[in-house]
Amino acid sequence: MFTAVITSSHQIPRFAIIGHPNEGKSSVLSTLAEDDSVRVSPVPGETKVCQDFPVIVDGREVIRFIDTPGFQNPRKTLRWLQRYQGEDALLIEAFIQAHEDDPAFRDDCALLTPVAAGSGVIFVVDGSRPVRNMDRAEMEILRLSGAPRMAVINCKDEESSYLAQWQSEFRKHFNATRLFNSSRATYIQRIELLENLKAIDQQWEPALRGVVQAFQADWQARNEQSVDIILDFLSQALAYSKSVPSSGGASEQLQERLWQEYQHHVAAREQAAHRAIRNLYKHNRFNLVLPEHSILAQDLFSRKTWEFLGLTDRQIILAGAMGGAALGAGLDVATAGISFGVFSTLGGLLGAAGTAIKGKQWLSGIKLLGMQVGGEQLQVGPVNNIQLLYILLDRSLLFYRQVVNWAHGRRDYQQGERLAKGSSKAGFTAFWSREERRSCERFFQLVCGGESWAEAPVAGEMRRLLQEQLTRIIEGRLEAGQRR
Ligand SMILES: Nc1nc2c(ncn2[C@@H]2O[C@H](COP(=O)(O)OP(=O)(O)OP(=O)(O)O)[C@@H](O)[C@H]2O)c(=O)[nH]1
Ligand SMILES: [Mg+2]
Repeated sequence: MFTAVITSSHQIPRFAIIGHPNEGKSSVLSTLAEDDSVRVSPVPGETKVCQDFPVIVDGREVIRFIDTPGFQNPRKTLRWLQRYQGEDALLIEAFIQAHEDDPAFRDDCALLTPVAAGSGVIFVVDGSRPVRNMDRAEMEILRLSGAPRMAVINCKDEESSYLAQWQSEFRKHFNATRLFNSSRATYIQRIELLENLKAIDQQWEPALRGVVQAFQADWQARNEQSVDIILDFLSQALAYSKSVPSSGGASEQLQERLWQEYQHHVAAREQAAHRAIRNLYKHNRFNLVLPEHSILAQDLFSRKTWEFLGLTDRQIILAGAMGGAALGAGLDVATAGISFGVFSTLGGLLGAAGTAIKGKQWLSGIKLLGMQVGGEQLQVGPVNNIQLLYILLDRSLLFYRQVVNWAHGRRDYQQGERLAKGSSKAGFTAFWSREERRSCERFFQLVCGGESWAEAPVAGEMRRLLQEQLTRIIEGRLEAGQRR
């Protein structure tokens, strides 16, 4: 019987992804290898030749997956293998030799070539349909090959009534079975699948343990880099400050221009941060086309965004939606933890710009930014309302969750993901403890004070806080709009 071995010349575990046409083989591979360049298509026969997809971690190949075409003539292939009289170990090679010039077996020869070369097998089926005789023939071919093998049930539809049938068939033919949805599998499920591969051949256990460790270390490093990207973005958005010449005052026109500039500044920095996070998680094609109901599709400074993420009416009002006169009418600024700084003294002057509470005009940007008139200069920024920090953090965390949960094999980019709806507090930060919010306040004060923050103790606090949040998101232990 043919036995798979890892020779010293290639210690890297190799797995061929095999199955019937159009079952989702390439899509499973794409998710497992985190490679969205894999060709996936609704038309059967998309994969015509074998293609290797090495997974590189820290510049080193740790595992290799091989995409293969679907079986072309499984029943005849099986019949030939069953009649074979030669040496067991040469069974698959003999089949390939006998059929390599026959177009009727082109795909069968191609997909069995990596098996003959010692690859393990991941057999993929669409578990949302019943088992057919053709599938039994394919499973029997793989059993006869003697290759270490795992069956993966990739349910393309929600249908699960055939699962028991598949599982009982698999028990006869495979060393291990897993449910793995190529469109929805998370990082944890990828790790679990790799862990399970260890069980199919003892010889591969040490190498696969190394693969799992490399994956985990890689994700930890990405998590830390994401935190730095988010903190950098926050500081760029909050510490923004600009001085412009003015003739001793601030016309509405000038205020509006400065506010527009600031919005562009933040939007561009947010997009750059998102892009950097996407790249870290190896998403090249996925470009977050968000459905209209997604809060990330809303303008960052829209009232809807701020309400959705859990700000109370009072906090929204205090953030600048009302004229300065309203403050004088006795709103308790301190309760919301907001320091308006120079704004409260200039309230009368600035009030005019932001009294409209509806639509785009709801937020008076200049109040949010703070403004000082000194001689011939008008200075705007830095931001004087900590609520903006929470809004930016919430959007970053929602985006992060979207990216890490988007499986590389998933291709319905237009559909987007449903973000939590129906809860008035759908963000993350609204549920942070007093202690955590205090860290945010200290960070906010430091950044807005124009001081360097990267080495400050509070930067360490923020890093730990965000790293913990990102880990919980990855592990599926934290949803938006959820108490801990
Ligand atoms: N909804 C959904 N669709 C899936 C899933 N997996 C695969 N598909 C779709 O099924 C179709 C076939 O997927 P592929 O990964 O190209 O299948 P394949 O087995 O590689 O097909 P061939 O290369 O043609 O043999 C594509 O349109 C995929 O988007 C899934 O888990 N859910
Ligand atoms: Mg394919």
